[in-house]
Amino acid sequence: MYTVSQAAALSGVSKSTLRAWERRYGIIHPSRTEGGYRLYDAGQVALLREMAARVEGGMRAAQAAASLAGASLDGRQVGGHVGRPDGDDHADGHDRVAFDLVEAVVSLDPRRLADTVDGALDSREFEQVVRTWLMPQLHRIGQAWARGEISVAQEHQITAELMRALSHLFHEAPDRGGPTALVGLPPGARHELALLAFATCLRRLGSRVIYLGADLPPDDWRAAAIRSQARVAVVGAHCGTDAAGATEVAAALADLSPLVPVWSGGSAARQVTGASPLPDDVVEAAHHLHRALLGGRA
Ligand code: B12
Repeated sequence: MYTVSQAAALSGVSKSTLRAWERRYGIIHPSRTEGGYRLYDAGQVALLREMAARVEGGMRAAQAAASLAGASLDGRQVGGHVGRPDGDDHADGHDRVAFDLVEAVVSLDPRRLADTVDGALDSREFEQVVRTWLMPQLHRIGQAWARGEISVAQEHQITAELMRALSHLFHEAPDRGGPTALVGLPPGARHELALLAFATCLRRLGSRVIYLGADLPPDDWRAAAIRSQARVAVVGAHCGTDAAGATEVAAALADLSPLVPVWSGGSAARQVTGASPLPDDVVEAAHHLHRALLGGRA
């Protein structure tokens, strides 16, 4: 469960807007602590993110709220019952989030962790799962680790399961040929979950993607770009150090002919010199790049 500050930080909606949406549109009904403070679950945070995305996309708040009424996020019907529709073993009347990775890893049952990941990814369209489940869950894992609720080993277990499932979905998406996008991380960088989710979205749209993975030196980026005749390169950057590495990658690709434009994605994308930043939302970023590739503007 999240406090109002945490829900605001996770959804990107200010605390006052969040309370106003609750009051005006009744879109979410957070529970309360004994002291009366609001508490939000991951499904409600996901709903807030989705509402914010729609408002940012040009909808009026009332319209966005109406369009979300009855929506099902995190396996949860808004205002309704929590859990899988087929009557799962979590449906015990508590206000729990379906497919919660922290809960699954704490159970020390590897099968349950795998089932949780697969269950979430199978529950809805991949792009929707990325926005409403994967990203909030990754933040939840970070918080659970910071609070000592899960160990580094458990966080690694979750990461391994997510990488397995995402890699599978990446390879399942058809390779339709066409202009190639190289997607990877700069030297030293290892946060690749959002990047792989992005690469999968891009491939599902029909772009040709070569996924280079984590921690790749600039010279290898250059060699890969030449060998694959890449049309574009996308480099992830989570923090300042990544941004410095990504800047080196962009420099290594700068004098190629024909030109290979470099795009950057992630929290530090705007700190990368020599690259154009992609939107933070991985689904939106994939659409953006796919359109640019189709239009020859990449
Ligand atoms: C899983 C994880 C790891 C795994 C990564 C495994 C893997 N294969 O990806 C491992 C164990 C390797 C790891 C290592 C480390 N981690 Co770590 N990790 C995490 C965790 C729990 C999730 C990371 C994640 O995938 N986030 C993805 C999304 C959800 O996060 P985001 O940054 O907000 O991204 C948004 C956008 O920027 C966008 N986006 C992100 N990438 C991209 C890429 C593209 C192309 C696009 C378009 C968009 C995009 O998507 C998100 C939604 O909007 C986070 C917690 C958290 N809050 O994120 C910590 C976290 C990121 N890690 C952190 C740290 C400090 C580390 C280490 C330095 C720890 C250490 N002492 O060794 C190392 C550094 C590793 C390295 N050299 O890169 C800090 C970063 C603090 C900071 N800002 O500098 C965090 C925030 C944890 C914390 N609270 O302290 N980590």
